[in-house]
Amino acid sequence: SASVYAQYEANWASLDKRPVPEWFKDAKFGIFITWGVYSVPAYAPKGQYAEWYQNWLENKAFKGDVARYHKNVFGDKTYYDLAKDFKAELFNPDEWATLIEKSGAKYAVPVAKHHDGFSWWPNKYSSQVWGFPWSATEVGPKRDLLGDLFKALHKTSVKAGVYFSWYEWFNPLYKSNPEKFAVEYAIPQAKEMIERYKPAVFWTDGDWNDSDTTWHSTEFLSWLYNESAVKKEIVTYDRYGKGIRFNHGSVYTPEYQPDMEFGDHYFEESRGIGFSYSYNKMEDAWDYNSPQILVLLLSDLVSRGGNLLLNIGPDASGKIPPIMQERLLQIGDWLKINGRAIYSTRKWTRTCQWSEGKRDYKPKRIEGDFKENGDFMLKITVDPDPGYAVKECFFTTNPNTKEVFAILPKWPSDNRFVIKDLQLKPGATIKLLETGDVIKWKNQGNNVELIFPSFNPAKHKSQYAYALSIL
Ligand code: FUL
Repeated sequence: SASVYAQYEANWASLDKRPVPEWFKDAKFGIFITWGVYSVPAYAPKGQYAEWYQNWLENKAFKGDVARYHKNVFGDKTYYDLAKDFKAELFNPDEWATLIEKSGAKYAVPVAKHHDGFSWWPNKYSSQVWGFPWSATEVGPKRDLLGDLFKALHKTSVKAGVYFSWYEWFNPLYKSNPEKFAVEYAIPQAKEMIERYKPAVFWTDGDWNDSDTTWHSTEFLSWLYNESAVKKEIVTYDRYGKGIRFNHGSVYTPEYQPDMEFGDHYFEESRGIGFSYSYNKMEDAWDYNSPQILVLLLSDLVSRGGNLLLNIGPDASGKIPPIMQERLLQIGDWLKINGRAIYSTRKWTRTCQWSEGKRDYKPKRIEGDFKENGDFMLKITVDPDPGYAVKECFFTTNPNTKEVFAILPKWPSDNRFVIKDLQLKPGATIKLLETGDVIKWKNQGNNVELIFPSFNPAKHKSQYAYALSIL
């Protein structure tokens, strides 16, 4: 039958031509939600992913640390037994949706099936193959977590997406025959879920052990783009088999890799606020990034033509840890004032302006590390050493309004800021987004010199970064 949409063939050359949906490029900021049975122990040595608990446990990783912890707390219970303690008794989808909307995020991506195979929604596949109840409607919450969250999100401006792991570490079918697992289990399970819930984002993962042929990736994507209920607006990624990531597929997925460059290929950096995606009780306040770092991370990514998918990890009851709530609200407060410099923008001719010095910019942060003997060590990276270059401002532009935005991480010290290699036409206007104040400017050689008003703490509420519009 005739279609208004382009038809995509089941090969990468054809699939790679599908444009990234514009809504996603406008959205810039999304929230990942990693929550499941692993949220019951919510435990990993600091610096590790807590959602990998089952794997750490089985593989006796970290010198048996996780296995030891498990034995102490849960005795002889298996990982599967913990599903009964994943009760989600305080899960309030409307509260989650409201918080996410207040963060300024435009999409949410709940991890509806991670590598342990536990699924958030009712489906026959899970328990059929596992041989015991292994979905949220059958055990634990006894509730369609995905459906309930989608309903709540649909009442807000936040689009509802979904994360789906292809592989399941210990699934007997996967272990015996990955291709049979893909064809008879994972793909039909994914298709049925997509047709029922119609997610705006389909975030795939767990692809890397097997080839794209084993996963039937190109056939799957051509179905998704040509036939599925979500063919028009669905956003997809690059995790579709060994060697595919960063080479083929739609949005590229750096993970705790904020410095990677992809030219004009669209990308989305994902990470937790701390070191883990799912909630890790081992993390302390200082392991969570500050709101300023998060705002600068977002600005940096957006200036380089990408999105940020920032993760939160609710606890087993369904409450979002207050420090995560607070970070989301802080980012939201900044975006409320400065969002015009972020949303619907595209890369400008330059992504940023460097100060003089050696280019090795790292935002101030605290990182964890393990010593040889397994002890944990904190590495604290302070402000860049003197003599090292910093990003003095990030640039973005709105192609519709033609505005150029400069986002400054700090108020210029002597109220004077120079944008290098820029000449403005007479009549050009520069405004501070947070107050609407007009900034005086003059062309000077190849540069533009900006004269800011003097800093008034009562008036200037942006705190984390100051955005200017240039038109
Ligand atoms: C990874 C997973 O293994 C992590 O647990 C996390 O879900 C991340 C987004 O993708 O590859």
